[in-house]
Amino acid sequence: MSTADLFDELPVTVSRETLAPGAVLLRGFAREEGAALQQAIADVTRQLPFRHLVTPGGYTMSVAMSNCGALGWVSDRSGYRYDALDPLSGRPWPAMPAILRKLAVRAAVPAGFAHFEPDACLVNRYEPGARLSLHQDRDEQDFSAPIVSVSLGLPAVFLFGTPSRKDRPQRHRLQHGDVVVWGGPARLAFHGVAPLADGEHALLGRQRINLTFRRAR
Ligand code: MD6
Ligand code: FE
Repeated sequence: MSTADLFDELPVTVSRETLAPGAVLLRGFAREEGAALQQAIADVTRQLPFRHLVTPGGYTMSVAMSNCGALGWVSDRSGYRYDALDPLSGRPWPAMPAILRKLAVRAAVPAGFAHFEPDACLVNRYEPGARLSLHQDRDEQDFSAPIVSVSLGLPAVFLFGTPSRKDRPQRHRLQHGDVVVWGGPARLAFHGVAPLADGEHALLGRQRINLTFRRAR
């Protein structure tokens, strides 16, 4: 399939921007589904309420997290890892709702990843002032799978660098419904989120929700 064919499949309100080789921003890709996605996220966070995890260095993260899918991402004093069980309850994570999984699979296609099968979805909640410092996503076993990131609610400034920490990151404003897909040569790029500005979103209120879908194993 040519690039033009893939582009033809995108809804008219969606644009595709290349952030770097391997990294694509699909503006508005999830916008029409926003309310249904919010319902699915509420189902997940009812089962697994948002928590502020502690980093291995002992800091409490300003972003609150929940998980769904076969594997969940965990941070504590012993490190970062994926686990099939929630260390707090000893139970499996909530199942990944079909509407979430399907969105991630569909978004990966125009970015060049035709058979993405996520087994983990990290749900991040940012309230005003919350931030995520520059990091690489490297706790997954297989870096050939991309990461699909969905932004909902208040806009945020996404910091996007290269696989070298020395390079100064670019800044991209992510809005409700925007999707970033991340893989190939960009898979280990440093990235983060600037402190969230205060505001009120019509659907989500005073917060930003970010979903990141991964193939952890
Ligand atoms: C966020 N995102 O946007 C945090 N990671 O709230 C991430 O850390 C991230 O957006 C890998 C790929 C895309 C992302
Ligand atoms: Fe990340």
